Amino acid sequence: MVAALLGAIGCGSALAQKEASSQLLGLIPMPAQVEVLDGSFALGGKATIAASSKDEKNVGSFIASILKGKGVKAKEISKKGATITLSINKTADSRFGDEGYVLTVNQSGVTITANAGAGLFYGAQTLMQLFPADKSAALSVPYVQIVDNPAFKWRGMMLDVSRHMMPVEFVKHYIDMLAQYKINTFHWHLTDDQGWRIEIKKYPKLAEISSKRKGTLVGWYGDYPSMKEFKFDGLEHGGYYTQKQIKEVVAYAAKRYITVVPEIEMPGHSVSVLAAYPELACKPGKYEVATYWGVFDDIVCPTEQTIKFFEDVLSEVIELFPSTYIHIGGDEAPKTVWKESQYVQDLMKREGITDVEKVQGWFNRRIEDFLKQHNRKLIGWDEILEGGISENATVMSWRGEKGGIEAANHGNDVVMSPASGAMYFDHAQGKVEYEPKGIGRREGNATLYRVYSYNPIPKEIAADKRQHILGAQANIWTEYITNPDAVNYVVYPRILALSESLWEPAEAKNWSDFTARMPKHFQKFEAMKLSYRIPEPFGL
Ligand code: TNX
Repeated sequence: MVAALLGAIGCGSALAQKEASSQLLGLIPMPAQVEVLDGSFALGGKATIAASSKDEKNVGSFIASILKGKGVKAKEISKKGATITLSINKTADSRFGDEGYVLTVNQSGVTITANAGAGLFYGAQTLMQLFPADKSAALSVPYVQIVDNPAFKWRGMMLDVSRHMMPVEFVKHYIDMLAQYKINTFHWHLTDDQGWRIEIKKYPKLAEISSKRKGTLVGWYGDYPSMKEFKFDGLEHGGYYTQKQIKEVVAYAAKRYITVVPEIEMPGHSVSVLAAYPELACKPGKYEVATYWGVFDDIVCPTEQTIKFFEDVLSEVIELFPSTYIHIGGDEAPKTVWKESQYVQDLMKREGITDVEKVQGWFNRRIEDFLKQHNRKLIGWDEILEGGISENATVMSWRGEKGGIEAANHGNDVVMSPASGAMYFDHAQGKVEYEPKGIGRREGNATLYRVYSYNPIPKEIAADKRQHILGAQANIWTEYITNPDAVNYVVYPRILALSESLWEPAEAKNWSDFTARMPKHFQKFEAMKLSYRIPEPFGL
């Protein structure tokens, strides 16, 4: 009983059938298998949801709240005869892992089956996308049989809240949208030179001093900084999340099966720490929270006192974030000051280190040991490779794919996030002269098409090392992205392309089919009044 339309356009192959079905439904990311059947199930004004375990109930109440917004009252009942049946069945199909699901809609109603809560939730997300975008339309769902699971385990998006603080409500909205597109990792860049944004009880000056800066660079400095063009707004910028707020965000994400990976930058991008605790510097002096962008020579000194400081900070961070991975930054840490420091010279002699770059590796291993004692894993930007890394460290490859390829071939896990591979959403998504000012515009634009084309597995990776590529991530650095609307402008519609690059295997992607599925999502963005960017004629 495959839909008449499919027969009419004469699609013989399974792939063509899948494309035609998915276009009909507008699903993003496209599920692994979609079959559209004749007929549709009307939810009417009332629905019943069968859910019994904790995860089933969580997903059930999520579906109920969405239905409520559409004028449908949903009630939880025992298993039999419900219009929507949610079922976690560990024996369902081991191929689907924790994130796969089967969604069936037929004359008896909707059934979602999965091995675990995450899969059930993704099934529910797919169901939401089957609802008509038009709010006034009757709530009916086409008969379908969808069998789905993701290509990659790490499907991430990062948000930098240091350069510009973003309100908790917006962070929750951001998480909501990640969930809708089956992104499972929210990397929260909480600290940097321009502001420390997480309350740490043991070091109150981080909130009092490190979270505030006097003025911000507003002048455009072209692609590379040149002091003479700098203009400052002279205003105080600041803000931080209390531990209570952090817990709230982490719990909010957990309900949506999203892991929040916190990033605490060390040893570089740490001037804001020195502004409050100058004793952690190699050179005593007065430091200020940075008011402009770039790479700063003033970084923390690799002393026992500094290590203790970060261990204390991480102890509180670990309490707040259940994530296995803790991101320690590690990028852009010039050794200018370390080279001149007697303390560092002595440390190198003592440890038998001949290259100052390797001191960062020594420092990282100390932090990694600490994380290991707490059953956590270290992840850092690809510069951590330069100091030498342990076999358990995970590398986030941002300076192209080189670091990621090297690390994976060496047996380390990798998350691909190359600035040059369109994974930097702060980069322009169209012709630079028509786009808001930003950083890295010479590196090539991060157009929708390039994001869609991104394949996290470069061909240089040996076949037996592919499993080390956990997935990929898009980053939003906020030097020039100063408020929620500006974030939304860089997120939408590129999140659609990212979602599919991470959920689907590269060989299954199809640009023209994807663009045919986009308009339904634009309708949703319109309804939400999101400041999304309308892409120019597709194919750029
Ligand atoms: C490089 S990516 C940085 C960030 C900037 C970004 C701007 C990385 C690990 N470091 O500090 O915000 O470029 O695109």
